[in-house]
Amino acid sequence: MPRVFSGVQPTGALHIGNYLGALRQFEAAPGHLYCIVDWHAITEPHDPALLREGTLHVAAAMIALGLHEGSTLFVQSHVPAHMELMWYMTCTGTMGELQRMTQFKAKAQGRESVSVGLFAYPLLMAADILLYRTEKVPVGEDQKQHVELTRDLAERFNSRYGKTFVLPEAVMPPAGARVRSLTKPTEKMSKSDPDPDSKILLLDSPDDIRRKIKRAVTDTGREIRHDPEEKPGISNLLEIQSALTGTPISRLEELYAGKAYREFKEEVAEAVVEGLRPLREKMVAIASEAGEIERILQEGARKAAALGAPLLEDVRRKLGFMELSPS
Ligand code: AQP
Repeated sequence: MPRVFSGVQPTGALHIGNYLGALRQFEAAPGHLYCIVDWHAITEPHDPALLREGTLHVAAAMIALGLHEGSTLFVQSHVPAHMELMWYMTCTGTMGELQRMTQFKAKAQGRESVSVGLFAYPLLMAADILLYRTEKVPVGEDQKQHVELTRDLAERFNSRYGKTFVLPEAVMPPAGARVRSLTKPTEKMSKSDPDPDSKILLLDSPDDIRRKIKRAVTDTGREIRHDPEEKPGISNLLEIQSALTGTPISRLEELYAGKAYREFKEEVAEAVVEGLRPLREKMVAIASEAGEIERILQEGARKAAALGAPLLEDVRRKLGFMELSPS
């Protein structure tokens, strides 16, 4: 069974993009590791109380999906090896490579100053993945470039110091890899978007979901057709509906031929309400059991630390560091 690793940042309430692009692809299986990447969540100034809350929220979603039964769930900052391996990646990657990262360019655009952490973030992500000899990384489309960089860094290190790292590969879902904002459908749906109407949260009530989809920006014209260039709003809703119902987009186009946007939106809203209902109900039930969530995460951290330790030893040895003998 291939080693699978993926991470989710505890930077705010999870949305349907996080679910369709990443969480829904996660499988509970031995050798699969799912990480709440809290070190990634401080690249911007943050509220410490919200970081803790966000960590429990992401853990609740993972547990609601049953991932704790079989795979390893843990918090990144509980396993210091990620940080040490990041330094080795920092000395392997180049400024030019990081400057080419689309996400960095988008987040830094128009700002006078950004943290070094925001710039270096893909190196920490590379360390997260490589530490566990990961083969498959289920992610949304926005993270594909970072996984490709991870491969490049692994190959460079292997060619300099001898075969050490496994080369990972991004795995994306056929539908829902890039869910767009409901209010700005040319942009990705984002946790950090301050506009609550831009995103459907996993914990939104059915009425909130219906209201947000009713107000979703659509395009002029009347045709319900998948055309991300000309009709980004309608295309986004078709993709969401297809991802949740399993109906191919071409079939949805046939079903809605000649129908009004209003009727289409009502049916998308019902698909979302029903598609998210079981997850939301489980998340709400689990959220009240903070003690149990913490127990699962502590146990996961111990397992992850043990799984990552041999690789880190190997890297240190390959790089020529002197060993510290046990006292
Ligand atoms: N809009 C999206 N469509 C499909 N997949 C998405 N993902 C994120 N947004 C979408 C995927 O969700 C996983 C976890 O994301 P993350 O927590 O690492 O954060 P992110 O990629 O930076 O996206 P967010 O949630 O929108 O946060 P901000 O606002 O900080 O940019 C990843 O696999 C991601 O691809």
